[in-house]
Amino acid sequence: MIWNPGAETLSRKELTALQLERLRTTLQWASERIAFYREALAAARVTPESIRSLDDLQRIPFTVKAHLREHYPFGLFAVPLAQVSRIHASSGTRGKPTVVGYTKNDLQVWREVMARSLAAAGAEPGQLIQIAYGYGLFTGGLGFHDAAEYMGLTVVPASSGNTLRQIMLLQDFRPQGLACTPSFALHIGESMREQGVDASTLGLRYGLFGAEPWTEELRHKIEAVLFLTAVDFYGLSEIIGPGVAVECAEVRSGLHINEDHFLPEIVDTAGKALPPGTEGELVLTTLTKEALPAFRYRTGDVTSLNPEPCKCGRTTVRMARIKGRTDDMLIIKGVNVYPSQVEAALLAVEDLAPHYQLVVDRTHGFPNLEVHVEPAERVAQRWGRFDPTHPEVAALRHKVGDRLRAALALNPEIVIEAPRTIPRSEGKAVRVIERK
Ligand code: DLL
Repeated sequence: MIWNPGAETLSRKELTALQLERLRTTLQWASERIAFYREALAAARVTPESIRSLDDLQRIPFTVKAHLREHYPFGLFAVPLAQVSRIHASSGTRGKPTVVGYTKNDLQVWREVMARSLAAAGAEPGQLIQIAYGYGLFTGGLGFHDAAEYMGLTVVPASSGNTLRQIMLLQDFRPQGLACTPSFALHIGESMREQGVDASTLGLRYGLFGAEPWTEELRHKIEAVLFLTAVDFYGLSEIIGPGVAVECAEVRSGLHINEDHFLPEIVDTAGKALPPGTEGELVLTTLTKEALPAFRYRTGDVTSLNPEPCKCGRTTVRMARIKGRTDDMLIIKGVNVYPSQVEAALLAVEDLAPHYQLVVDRTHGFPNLEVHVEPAERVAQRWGRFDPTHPEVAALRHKVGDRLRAALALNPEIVIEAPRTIPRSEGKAVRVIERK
């Protein structure tokens, strides 16, 4: 279902005109209210009137996460705190979190883009949705919650964690939709299987999965245990939270960006704009945000854009599944690799469980990679008690090594762990561990 055909099926010409008008308004708004942007725009000699077409976007300086940190907590807000209805923050694993704010109007924009995204993913008013993203400062829980209520769904605000209770709720309440990270979805599905719960009888229809990189291979594994259509959901706190882009359930080939609110570009590491179809870093400009507008925000996420209209009827540009974050790319003995590429290669090995962890050891100057994996359930059962010195374990180790060499030209140390020892995720999975 297209939630807002008026906005989601505009012609390119109409959309471009709308984007330009909104960009100018946001430039005006921000330069009047935020000292940081006033100075940055003045230094770049950018005035709203001087932006004549979207090509002029490139004259606007980039914004990066460090700018938000430097103005912690509220220094980049365009309105007095009394006009901010809600605060969220990113996890901030390295130091202070990034704080974001929403006016009443921003919350309405968020509901709108999320309602479009939920509808694109298969949600319909009257259905039940279990939200197993974390509630709190993270934008996942409340972002889905507010929009689901707004569009007329019945919300089960389960929040993250507590896998057994999630399963009980899925069995007893029978929601059609499940929203959580893909790694948690897999964990829920596998736990059900272990509990002897038949997921095919639950009535689940679609899963709204995002907040972390994942792969087509993981999508297949999740669909096989949960019996639903798994849809990729993208967003980030600095721009709004979830609701920036989503796959349509019909086609699931790229994520439709809500372009009338978020203007996308792709740039190379030096910040030079790249043409459609070329892979690079996604840069986003907010076109309607009041409390925390962002100009050319460097997301760090690697993808490409496809402007071809989609069979679903939406005309908005589609971005490819995120490959990873620029700062998560590993350089191992001259080979550049994203954790998601390792995931794709590992999940194609039948005899492995779909769980892995990458350990990067930097204690000896050049980084060394260890790939930790587990045998698949049925393999582990055949083996009986786990013995790491058993020839079958060595054979599996070789198989995995061959696979990574063939697919990625990587030659890491493979560690076959005992079944069910790699940590399972109830939120954003930790795929890479750094040893320094
Ligand atoms: O993760 C917002 C969100 C919540 C999106 C629920 C989808 C569902 P942050 O905590 O600020 O916000 O993290 C944003 O997570 O820059 C990406 O690196 C990553 N990310 C988000 N969605 C995807 C996805 C939320 N579908 C950061 N695929 C982003 C890959 C994703 N990475």
